[in-house]
Amino acid sequence: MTLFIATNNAHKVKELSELFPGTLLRTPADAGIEFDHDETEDTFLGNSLGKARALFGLVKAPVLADDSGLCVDALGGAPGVRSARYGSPDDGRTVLSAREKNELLLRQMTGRRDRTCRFVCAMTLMLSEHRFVSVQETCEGRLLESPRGMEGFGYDPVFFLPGEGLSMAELTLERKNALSHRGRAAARILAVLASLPD
Ligand code: ITT
Repeated sequence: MTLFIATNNAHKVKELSELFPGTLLRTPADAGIEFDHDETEDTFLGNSLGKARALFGLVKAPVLADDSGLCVDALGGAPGVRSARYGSPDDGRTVLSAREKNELLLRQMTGRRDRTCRFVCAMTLMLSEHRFVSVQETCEGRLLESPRGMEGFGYDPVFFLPGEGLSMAELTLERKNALSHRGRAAARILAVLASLPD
């Protein structure tokens, strides 16, 4: 099966390629399509569905979309749906680097003892205009005091998994995919794909 993936994030593409081994994943760029969907919804689910619908409208073929981010309890759930644009001075036209976003987040959390947080991933499989499945999964953790590890992307270096004793950026891709919000969402989508008639 071929699925178009509604993302321009190369890190997500890499993780999704491992998570969907029997599926040919094609990016909008692979198909020569410029895809830049405005994330205007205030939920991960809404943005995931929005990305799926937008790309489906262009390719008219099955689509997979991922909207994800980090929610920190002590910050009322921020960065949340704004994870990619966090700290942007002009609402996303200029984006901070991952390192800058992590520095800003750690500064905002200086002295805070409640460091519980979670990664969230809303994933949508859109098979046709009126036929789709959305799931949302999480991965629970604690915000570190300083970054650790070189793997992964985004907020991985500041996200500590108590069960592993490691940050997300200290895990191999295989281990991250086994535990992560994206890995858990993908497992549920894979179960849907497996249940479809040929
Ligand atoms: P697309 O919309 O093109 O998919 P994006 O990076 O803008 O790419 P999102 O809108 O879903 O994707 O924003 C997700 C942001 O949340 C992402 O840029 C990271 O900063 C962060 N994020 C999501 N998943 C993550 C992960 O597995 N590890 C670390 N950070 C993650």
